Amino acid sequence: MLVKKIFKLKNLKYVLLVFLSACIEDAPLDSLSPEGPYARSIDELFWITFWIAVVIFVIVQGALLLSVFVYKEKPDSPEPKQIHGNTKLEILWTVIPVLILAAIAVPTVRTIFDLAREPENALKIEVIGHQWWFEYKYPDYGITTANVLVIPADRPVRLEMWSNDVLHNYWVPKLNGKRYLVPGQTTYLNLHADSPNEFWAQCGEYCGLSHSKMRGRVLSLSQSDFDAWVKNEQRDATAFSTDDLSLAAEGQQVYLNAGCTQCHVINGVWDVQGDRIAPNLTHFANRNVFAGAALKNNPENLTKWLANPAEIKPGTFMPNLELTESEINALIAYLETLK
Ligand code: HEC
Ligand SMILES: [Cu+2]
Repeated sequence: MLVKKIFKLKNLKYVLLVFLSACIEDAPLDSLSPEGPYARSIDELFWITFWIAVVIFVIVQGALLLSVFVYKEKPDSPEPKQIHGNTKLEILWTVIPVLILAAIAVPTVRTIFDLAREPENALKIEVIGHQWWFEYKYPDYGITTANVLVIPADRPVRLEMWSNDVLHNYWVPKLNGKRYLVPGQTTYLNLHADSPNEFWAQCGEYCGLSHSKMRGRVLSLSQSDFDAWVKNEQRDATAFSTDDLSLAAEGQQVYLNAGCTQCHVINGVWDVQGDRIAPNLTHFANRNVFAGAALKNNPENLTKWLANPAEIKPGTFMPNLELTESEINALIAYLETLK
């Protein structure tokens, strides 16, 4: 029997492993440790519902165990009283669940409306889903960035979201629930972080080969740090002159000649502005992760990425450009200047 098999001693460790996963301390995608008012209101609703379910579970299972052990059939016991067709009982056990569900519906509906309401004084940010990374635009500031969503702490943020290709889903478990990103349709999600911190995001809808590597970070900053970040993001990158002999300047030449500009934008370096299909790299070096937050931003990972992007993210639209080792080194030196 399956149950017997599972509880065989040598299999027990796998069962225990499942329980152990609940003990993990550093769980950045844990939806049970809210760090902002939206996530907290969902958490409160969860616990109300959970405890109601616990009470029902105890009553139902208690009654079950009672009948199994205390009222079990004995050799000479008479046939028990039959209650099939008892209208009073049937009404009772229909009405009780209806009342319980109605009671749960009150805080649920209230929370749904609270979460959907556009907050006052919210900062508007556009979130655009791409296979397999998130793009962020700040219409009030003229900023375009990717992967790391920077927000002011203790101020509500209103995300206006859509997708560039297929269905995606934006989820920052510690700040709010999930919301779909739909091609050709705008959806909205509010975020609000209590204090300066870093949070993890994950695409919550299977969206193709590298869906599991479509992650993100949310960085909440104090108002003054946020203002400084905005100011810096609004700056163009400084272009190296062609007679500069540094490795970074050489990297800029590789960048301009190897076809990177077809897909990427670096403000101030390439004069054709506008949307591209790839992350804006103007301030790439200030982001601690890249490629949909699948990788930490360091020279080692960049080397791997530039050598063969699809090895890290299968299906990625960034091609293998057959770069030589020295071209890659120059490109990395250049990318590191993009602060
Ligand atoms: C055909 C389009 C295309 C070309 C050409 C291209 N890239 Fe990309 N690049 C992409 C796409 C798409 C991504 C995002 C991939 C992902 O995260 O899934 C990307 C991601 C990156 C990233 C990570 C950015 C981030 O913030 O996540 C870097 C760095 C990068 N490319 C550098 C380059 C360089 C340097 C070149 C030229 C040698 C280049 N790319 C050429 C499409 C392109
Ligand atoms: Cu996705």
